[in-house]
Amino acid sequence: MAVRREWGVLSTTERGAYIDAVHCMINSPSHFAPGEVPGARNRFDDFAAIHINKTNSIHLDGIFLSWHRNFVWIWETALREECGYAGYQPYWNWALWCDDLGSSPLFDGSSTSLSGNGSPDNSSCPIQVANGETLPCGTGGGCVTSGPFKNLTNNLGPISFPHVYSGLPANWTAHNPRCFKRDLSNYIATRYGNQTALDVLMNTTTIEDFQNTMSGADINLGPHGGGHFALGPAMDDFFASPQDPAFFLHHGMVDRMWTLWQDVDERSRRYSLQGTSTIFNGNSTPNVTLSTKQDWGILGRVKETEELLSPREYDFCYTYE
Ligand SMILES: [Cu+2]
Repeated sequence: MAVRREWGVLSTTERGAYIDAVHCMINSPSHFAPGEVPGARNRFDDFAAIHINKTNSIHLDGIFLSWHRNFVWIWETALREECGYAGYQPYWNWALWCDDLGSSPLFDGSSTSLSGNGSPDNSSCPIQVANGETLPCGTGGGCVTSGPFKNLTNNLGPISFPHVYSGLPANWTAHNPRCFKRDLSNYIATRYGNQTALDVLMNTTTIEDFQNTMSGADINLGPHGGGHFALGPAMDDFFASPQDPAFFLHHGMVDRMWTLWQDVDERSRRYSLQGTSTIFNGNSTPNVTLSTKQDWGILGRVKETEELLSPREYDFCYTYE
């Protein structure tokens, strides 16, 4: 069984192997047919493109957890099969680093980090959240200047949040190259991802409450939303966020929390589902069941939801340390 471990406990050699594999994805060609998604310039971008295309059916609803579980697994599998990576998907334990992201092994900007902060730029402050409330900005905001991904180009998006109401813009596939930006915020990371917040999440007893606590609503971002906003511009793009390499470690942690929560009570939690497969549990799709089909476009095969509810069944064979 594969064991997924926290970034901070990986050796520097293991971190380097993961970083090399991500670079391999960035330097590998897209699998889209020519012209299909002009903005997807490489294999790394393929994941952001699929995420953008599916955003309005895979968030704040009944397939959020299961869709992203498989999304991370497809990514991990691609690193291994296409890029020679011998390890497994690492994750970011929010509570361990929330009060000082900038000196964490994830974001300290060293050669074994996922790159550090952006240069100071408060032009998009304060941060608007869904209902018009605002959050204070962090200490960066501009282009990432240190670490392995300081030269990363974000090719897709940005796509603003109101497109969850109006639908994807017609030009969502367009190529829009720009620097990769970060804005590390210890305030947001702590408010939504400290141990107290994780305890609240783990103390929920129904899948409805777990889902709502994980992703919150409006100013209550939950640990999931908080992790996005704590990293700034690339990660708080609701559609195009997989263009920050930290996305996959963040969603590794989302999946870990769901895994731990499910494992508390096999009978009542393993196959527990709530909501539809439309954003905000909209009623344009039916309530999710074990046979609800989910898809990842060019990234992988269609799966039924039943296949996604245990990390130890069907295609999955992994655990969290
Ligand atoms: Cu997502």
